[in-house]
Amino acid sequence: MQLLEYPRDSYSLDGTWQAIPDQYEMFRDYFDDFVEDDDGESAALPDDDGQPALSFESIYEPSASGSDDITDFNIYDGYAVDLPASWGEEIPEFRHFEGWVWFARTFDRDEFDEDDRTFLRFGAINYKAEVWLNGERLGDHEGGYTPFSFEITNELQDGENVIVVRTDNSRYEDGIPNESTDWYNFGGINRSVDLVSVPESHLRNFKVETSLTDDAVNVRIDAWLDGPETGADGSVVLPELGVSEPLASDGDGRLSAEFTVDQDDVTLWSPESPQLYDIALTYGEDAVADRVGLREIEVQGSDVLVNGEKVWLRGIALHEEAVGKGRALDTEDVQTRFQWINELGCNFARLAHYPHTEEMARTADEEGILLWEEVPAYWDVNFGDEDVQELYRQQLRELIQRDWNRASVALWSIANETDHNDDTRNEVLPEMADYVRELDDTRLVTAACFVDETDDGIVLQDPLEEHLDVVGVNEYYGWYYGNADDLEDLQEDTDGTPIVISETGGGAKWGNHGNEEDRWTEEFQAEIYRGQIEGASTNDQIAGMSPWILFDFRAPMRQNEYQRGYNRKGVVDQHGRKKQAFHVLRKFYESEKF
Ligand code: GCB
Repeated sequence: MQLLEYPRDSYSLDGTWQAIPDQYEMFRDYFDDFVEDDDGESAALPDDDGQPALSFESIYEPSASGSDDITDFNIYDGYAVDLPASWGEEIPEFRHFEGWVWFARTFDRDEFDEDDRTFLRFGAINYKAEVWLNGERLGDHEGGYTPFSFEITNELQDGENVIVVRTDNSRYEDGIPNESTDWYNFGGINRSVDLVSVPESHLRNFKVETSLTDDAVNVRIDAWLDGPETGADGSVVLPELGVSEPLASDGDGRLSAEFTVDQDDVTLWSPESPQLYDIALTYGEDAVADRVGLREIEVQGSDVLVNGEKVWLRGIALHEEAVGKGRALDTEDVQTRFQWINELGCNFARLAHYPHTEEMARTADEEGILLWEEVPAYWDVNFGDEDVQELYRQQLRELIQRDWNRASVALWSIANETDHNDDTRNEVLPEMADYVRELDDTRLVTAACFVDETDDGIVLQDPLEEHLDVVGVNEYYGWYYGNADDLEDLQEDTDGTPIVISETGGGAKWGNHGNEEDRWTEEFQAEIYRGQIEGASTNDQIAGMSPWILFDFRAPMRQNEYQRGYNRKGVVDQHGRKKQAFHVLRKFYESEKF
């Protein structure tokens, strides 16, 4: 099933919600007991699936406050938090707590413009979520960085409606990611919450694909329908290009159109000219609109081509976080990140190690920054477990179906630093690469891999290579091992698959100075960059790089005197103060080589 996707008018449920941490994970049991013990009046009955439903009066009842009722954990008396937010930043007493936190808020049915069917959409909740409306359980979701929605048409009631969400940012052995990562586990409702109301039969999602032949731009559009009437045709227009075409129905919920535009009449999307065009689709009463770029991305030999032209990927990697906000970035934070990216002279960014807010990709579309997007299959994934594989596919699907109309997205990455000596991994990852291509074969598939040191020098011998269009290589010569210019010993291989150095770098504390041999100084870090740049720019198989990392980020496993909870490999610190390596990289990206 396609996600119910945007862009559409929606009613924002961001703003103040009530929250209570549930440190001993007791409240749900209490609610279940309450349902059994109560004589019926206020308790909700078990739902159709036999799931014990939550009595929402017991968890959210303004009038209970101050009365004789049990109010120890009435959400109404909880903490007021301003969503979207990483709750650890909003409730300082619980800053490092990992576990269950309950959220609730009300809205009035008259507040929003209601159509036939209404959906409740969450941009992302880290890591698990369970959701109720008016005491009816809507469902649950696993995966901390992608959107999901529930239809609430039948649960909506007149007047006040109550949403209750149980979030859980515990770390799980069978999770994706699993229990250990080198980033902070910000819990909460980290992205926007919306009500989306649509006609009974409506467009769930659509996809625009471009390919180029001779002088023509070939465009294919697919759209997916939901509702009782999915047999009619729809239409699509791109007014600036004079395109107005029917969307032909296959009679089974899918519409499509194929048409050609003269290349002379189109400005193709590229980093130099990030041209976007309006697009509008209609089906019956329903309409959606967006801005899309037309472009083609492919590889030829060891090169990455955009619209047939070779592009060297001048990149930088980044996490999604901001001081005091955790993972809930606002528009200003997104803008600041693109300012740094542009100042460095980048045409490429790696959004590590999980899907970032969709605003990043929308802004990259406008700014002409090619993107590497990835799911958090990081280090040790329990690859052999079928449920984990299903969760893996789900996370890929939710990311790809969210961002497949973003012209900026060039690479889908399926994994980071997984063990290429693990046979199960070597069976599962090619399946994931195939799955990505089934969903979207207009981008390149990649993964961040390791290299090995052998008698023949540094070689890439990950069996996954033959399943990838571009091989990402994470290497830390000059920091964890060897010398920075050892990268020059990386052997070009006969296969010639383009390599992107997806990570390289070293730690430096901003303002800490010394000479080039002193670890943790800006000088030491800058010297690593000089060596790496030399190696990367002299190897023809290397098609770009995204050094680690744009800014210092919180990392619980980094606790030495220079780190104190931060990974210090940023070329700027967490406050945006530039280190020397920033200027070294900028100079390279501005050089005549490009
Ligand atoms: C890596 C990981 C990245 C770490 C980085 C480091 O290879 O992919 O998540 O933060 O190394 O700093 O060691």
